Amino acid sequence: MMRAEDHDLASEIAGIVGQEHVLRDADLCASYETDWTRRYTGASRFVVRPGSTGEVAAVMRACERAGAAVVPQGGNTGLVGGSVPRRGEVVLSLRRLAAVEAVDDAGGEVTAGAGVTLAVLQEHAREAGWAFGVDLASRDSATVGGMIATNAGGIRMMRYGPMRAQVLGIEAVRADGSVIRRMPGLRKDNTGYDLPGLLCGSEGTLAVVTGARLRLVPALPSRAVALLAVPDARTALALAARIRAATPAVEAQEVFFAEGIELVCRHTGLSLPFARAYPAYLLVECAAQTDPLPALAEAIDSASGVLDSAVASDRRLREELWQYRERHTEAISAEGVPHKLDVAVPLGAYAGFERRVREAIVSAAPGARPVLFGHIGDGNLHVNVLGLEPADERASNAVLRLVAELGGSISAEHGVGVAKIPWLHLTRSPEDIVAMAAIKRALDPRGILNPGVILPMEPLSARG
Ligand code: 2HG
Ligand code: ZN
Repeated sequence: MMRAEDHDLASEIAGIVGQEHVLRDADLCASYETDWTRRYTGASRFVVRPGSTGEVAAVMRACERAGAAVVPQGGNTGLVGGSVPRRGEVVLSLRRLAAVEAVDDAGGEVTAGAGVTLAVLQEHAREAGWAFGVDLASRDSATVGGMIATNAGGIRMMRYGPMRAQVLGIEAVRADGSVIRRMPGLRKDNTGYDLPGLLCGSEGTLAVVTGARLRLVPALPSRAVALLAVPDARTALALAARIRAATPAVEAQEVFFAEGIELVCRHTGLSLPFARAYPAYLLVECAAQTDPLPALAEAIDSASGVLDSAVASDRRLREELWQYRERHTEAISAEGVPHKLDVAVPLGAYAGFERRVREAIVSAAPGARPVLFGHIGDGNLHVNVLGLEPADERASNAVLRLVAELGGSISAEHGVGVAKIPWLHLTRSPEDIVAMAAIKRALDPRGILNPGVILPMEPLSARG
């Protein structure tokens, strides 16, 4: 039963976006209220789907006047509970802002709406002879706005940087409905605070991203992928470094382990890539103007520790090898609701961390099952833990404390969301947290944008 004030706000907003774009029916709202992990779920006040920046601004003005909290949402592929409602917030879906302009060939740039999916952006760039620098497994659902809000990293981060490195300009709506629009199409622009950079990774807490001017990268026609079986993470790390030193064409370096590939094969029907199972796997992709395979093959042949290998240049075969890595998330979810701990440690500590984190998990929560994989080239490991109740934080606590001890980050690329707030102080100082709270208050004084994400509801004090 909808409360009278909910009804008034919903009716006012229906007057802005049209009745059909305010969803109140539980069945229609359901997919906006649970994230990909299925661990984070909550009821919304209603879901609103504006169709233009002007409509987003009018919706924000109405919500701010009513003191109604808003959760901005893109493709809802987040993994830290930052894109779904928690306490009856309005869900503001940006997916209808899906216009993409013609590629600017002179600069290699494109302007895209927040709701454009990564797959559409990639195809659009490809048709114009360019490529986009960020790629990730959820490309069919993840949107430009969501990827900016979370500063998405993904599989090519080691070559092209995260989303922040692609954003040349931004359009965003503040809580009071005012529009920040800075899309100069300039590579150099040192005129004050870098607002696009600030909004990257702000997880919908500072403003609602409605569009962006994005840098494109040259399309590289020749590609090669190698899947290498190795005895352990230490060998994978040494091999990854050796390949990086041998060729500048490296675009991705990923790691996964026996437990992950076993789950992938069991849940997807794929067969193991080699005649037998191995403890660890390194997947490498190289891309260049000319065939990168000879340099990659030479680096592999001259390395020690490779137990088995498969290399592919042909597109279909390359995609087949990637499946073993990309289908981890889906296979883990098919097994249960995981706790997801996306962490980074210095490369020198990576192999030791991989071993110690498994021990830390099973000793903190006997019976818990770690499944590890990640972007080894970036020192990023996705520590997934199965077999725990949603509220059981014993493993999270042990893992994140170990990360902090090793000088790492408690969130490498997925963000803080609601999931990591209790541990933020492990790797951000009290002064950092107070500065972040001050920025939040300055841009959203009534605290209606994604409250309870990144920072706790009550900002911490430096002395507290
Ligand atoms: C990936 O690298 C994503 O595939 C998801 O960041 C990671 O499911 C995960 O833990
Ligand atoms: Zn990842």
